[in-house]
Amino acid sequence: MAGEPQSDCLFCKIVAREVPATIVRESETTLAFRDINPQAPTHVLVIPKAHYQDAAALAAGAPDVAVDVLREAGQVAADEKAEAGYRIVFNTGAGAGQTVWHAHAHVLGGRGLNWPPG
Ligand code: D5M
Repeated sequence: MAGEPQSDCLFCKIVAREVPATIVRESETTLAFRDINPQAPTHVLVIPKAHYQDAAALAAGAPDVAVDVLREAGQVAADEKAEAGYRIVFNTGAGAGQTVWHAHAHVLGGRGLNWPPG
């Protein structure tokens, strides 16, 4: 069920501390940790603690938590001093490169970021 922990979900396991991660921020509803395969000097994932498969499902099922994720993403950028500019990305669907089916915001910064993205 949407919002409930999934036993086969990697990010639910990180929330439960069953899988280690380098956690940089935590709130009542969110967790932020460093991406295991960083694409920029700052590359942090901000996730809802509750399980939703992607950003759209999160926004539909728990809009307040979707806002929490965005607020925490901004706080990560501030903590990381990415004041020159940063990007918040929600890959949604396999065609866009989503590989983990638990909503997550990538926060990327610390280098120039081209547009359009690949
Ligand atoms: O992004 C999924 C991201 O999750 C991808 O950038 C790698 C990252 N990842 C995968 N496993 C881990 C662990 N164990 N810790 C930290 N980061 C991880 P997507 O948008 O779904 O492609």
